[in-house]
Amino acid sequence: MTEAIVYERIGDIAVLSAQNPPVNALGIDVRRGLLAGIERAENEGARAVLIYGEGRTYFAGADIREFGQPMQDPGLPDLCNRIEAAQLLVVSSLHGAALGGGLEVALSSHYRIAVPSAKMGLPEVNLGIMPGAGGTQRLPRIAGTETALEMITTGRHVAAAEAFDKGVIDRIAEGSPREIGLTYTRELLEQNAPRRPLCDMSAPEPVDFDAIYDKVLARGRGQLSPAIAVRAVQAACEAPSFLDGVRRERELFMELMESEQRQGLIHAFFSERAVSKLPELADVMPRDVISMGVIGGGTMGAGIATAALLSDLAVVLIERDDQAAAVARGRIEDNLKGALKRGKIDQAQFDAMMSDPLTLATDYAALSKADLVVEAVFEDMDVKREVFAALDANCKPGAILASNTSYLDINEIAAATSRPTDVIGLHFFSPAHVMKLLEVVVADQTAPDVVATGFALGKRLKKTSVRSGVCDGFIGNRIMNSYRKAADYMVLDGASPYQIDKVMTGFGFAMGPFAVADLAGLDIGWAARKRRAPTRDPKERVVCFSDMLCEAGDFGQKTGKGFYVYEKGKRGGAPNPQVAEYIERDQRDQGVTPQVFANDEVLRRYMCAMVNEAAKVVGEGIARRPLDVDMVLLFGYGFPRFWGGPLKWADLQGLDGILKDIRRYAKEDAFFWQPAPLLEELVADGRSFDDLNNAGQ
Ligand code: T1G
Repeated sequence: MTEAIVYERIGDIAVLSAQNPPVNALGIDVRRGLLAGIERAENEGARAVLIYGEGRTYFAGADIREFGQPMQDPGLPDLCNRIEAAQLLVVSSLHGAALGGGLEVALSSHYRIAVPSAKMGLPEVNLGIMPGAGGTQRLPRIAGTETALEMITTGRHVAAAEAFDKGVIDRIAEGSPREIGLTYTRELLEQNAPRRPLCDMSAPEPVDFDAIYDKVLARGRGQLSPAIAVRAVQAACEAPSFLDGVRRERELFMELMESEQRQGLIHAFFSERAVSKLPELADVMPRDVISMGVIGGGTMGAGIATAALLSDLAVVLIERDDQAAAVARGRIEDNLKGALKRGKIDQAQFDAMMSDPLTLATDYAALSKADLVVEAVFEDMDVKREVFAALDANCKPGAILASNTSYLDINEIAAATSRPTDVIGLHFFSPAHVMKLLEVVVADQTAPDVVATGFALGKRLKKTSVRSGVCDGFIGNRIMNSYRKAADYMVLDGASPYQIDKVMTGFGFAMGPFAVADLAGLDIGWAARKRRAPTRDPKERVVCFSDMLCEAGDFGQKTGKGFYVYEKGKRGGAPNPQVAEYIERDQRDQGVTPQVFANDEVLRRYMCAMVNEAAKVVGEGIARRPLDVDMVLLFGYGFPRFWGGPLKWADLQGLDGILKDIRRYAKEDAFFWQPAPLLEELVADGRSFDDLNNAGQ
């Protein structure tokens, strides 16, 4: 077995190279190897030690897989202190992503060099923790308090050039990390450069930590780690000594390490990677997609075309006539202008994308070379079947035909073609060139390589792709429909929509359900309710106050009035006083006596509805694993990432308590609160949703 850290002597220099793929995480073998290497170099009388990473990167941080397990010595903080105290020159040479504990090892070195493409940062807050190996103490000493606070509380990756400007690294040089490291170390030895332990530097300048703490806490919308990290940097400025500061950092780090938010964010980190890895696709080759077709240039079609162009795909967009095609082109241009403004592309890329790779046409014959076509026309089955019949007639053999439908049956759409094995659902979320979620909806006859192509396209478009089976609403909209109903029932029973919105933003959502409904357009839900009405189960409770709003022509932001009244140019809206009248009328018509809901009861009911429907979606095999549902809610519905997703939240609360509450609610409404069989099974067996995830890996 190769050593995690290889030791070499090159003249006066001891070279320690990390060989721990894929990202040289600082697992126990790496830590032991570094400690042994430093001690061996000192014992052998070397004058310097060079540390660098083989493979794609310098250390990308502590090994996240070790979290939650007993820490094995040497811990990273002690290792960093030992590296810094080495009585010889320690140089780190960075490439790839020097992150977290990786940058902390580099900061405990005496000099730092990097290749131009290197990135570095302290992203621990994104995992619910904070730098815990001296980063909050050393970074402010070398880069200043404000720079350190910004880097640590945002967790952003900093490019080498910026890091050099801020003094985080001493030099940038072209070449391999090994070569530039050796050259730089020799130069330092020739100059008799002094050791430069950052712990000896004077304490950094204090700033208004309370103000920064409050600002960071508010920005985190309930996530604690960035704000707690502010207090660790404060200790760097105010503690009597460096060691006292390191001790304070350790205390705060351990507090966060024990937190539920650390469990939620680590779950999100690994799930985001696992969700697109399906065992059954491991050996399946996706088909090549060079040219994409898009049918329909409305908001969704234009967004999908924009996402494709931003991923260097050629796009043929079909609209019904030249005028509609021109409007579609304008939408795409506006989307790309937005990307230009956000710095995602430069002017040259913008100009290029709006020329060669984009073709607007009105004749399906223009699709003859397309490898994959996404239909994004009106959500009507007859229209879709007509479009797919035309695609079947015009697209080349082997071309994949995808629908962006958000709830219609892909099997029925596939039946309109002679190639059902080439038909799949690719459900994008609006705006399609910004939202990361892609539901890959697999119909009964969809071929495995078509599924693999859906995931490959999702990766190409930088989406988080989740496999879904076919049902009304697939994974996300089906679950949303359920927790929206729970919210509507609470309003009918006496809670205010504004109370519910406030409770859910307090939980960590950017917007509550009623504000979201106003944003999306109340007419969309209205159309869905009318579509479902003929087949609605008579046992289902019906709520009418939203329909009353729509009947008055108030569809939310698009009409300036919905649950809230919106003033031009002002963010957010004020409660619409007519809503109370509609609710009272609905209560009178249905003979409901309103009751008071405590905020925690509102949260509990809302989340129990979400968890219950999610458990049904997993139990029916629509979603492969609980983590798949968590990723859908995180990337498509703004679920607070620090909870990890609704089913991770449920595990953290305890499934038995959740099932008990659902059974209690079922006494009021047995139809809506029918407990999910999977939830009952897990509680009976004493298992968690995470147990299912691990079994499904
Ligand atoms: N530990 C364990 N595994 C890791 C890992 C880590 N730190 N980073 C990545 N992996 C795995 C990942 O799960 C995937 O595995 C594979 O490596 C490739 O990753 C004391 C305590 C480095 C920018 O937060 O941001 O240090 O799916 O698919 O897109 O203060 O990985 O192949 O089985 O993401 O090229 C701080 C987290 C830790 C960095 C590369 N460090 N990693 O991105 O590849 S906390 C981080 C990343 C800490 C100290 C504290 C990215 C990347 P698999 P990937 P990528």
